Amino acid sequence: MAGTRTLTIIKPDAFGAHKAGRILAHLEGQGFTLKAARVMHMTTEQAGKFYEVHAERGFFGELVEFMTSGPCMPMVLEKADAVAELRTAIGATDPADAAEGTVRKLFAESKGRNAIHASDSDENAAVETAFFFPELA
Ligand code: FUP
Repeated sequence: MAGTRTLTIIKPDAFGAHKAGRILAHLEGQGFTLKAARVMHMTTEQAGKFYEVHAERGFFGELVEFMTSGPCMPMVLEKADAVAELRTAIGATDPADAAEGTVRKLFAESKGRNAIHASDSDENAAVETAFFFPELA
């Protein structure tokens, strides 16, 4: 059965542009409940570990540089079928391809600076939740 919890990050582009409140309000309006949140400035080591699955990709260096460029806001959100629901709500990786009304369509600048992360499976949601909120693991 699909889980009710997922992990999201309001990335440094959106957080730095004071869009965090609007993004959270948008998601709450779609039925997500905020379970946990923190504001942090990731170190290179933390960002590298979080995105280690992409370590061999050409964009990895830029991705780590971007994710460490300023504060971000990891959050745990709850809703029935949370992972799939949030992936739909955030839209495609590149905002140019994102559907109308999605977070990335509304708030993202580009594929690299795309406002928000969301876990892509229940398994990763659990790993990523433990990464930022060990007390919830
Ligand atoms: P998503 O799950 O939609 O966040 O996208 P991916 O897991 O494929 O990629 C993770 C992050 O790497 C993206 F949010 C942005 C960055 N990325 C790039 O900068 N360039 C790419 O071609 C693909 C991803």
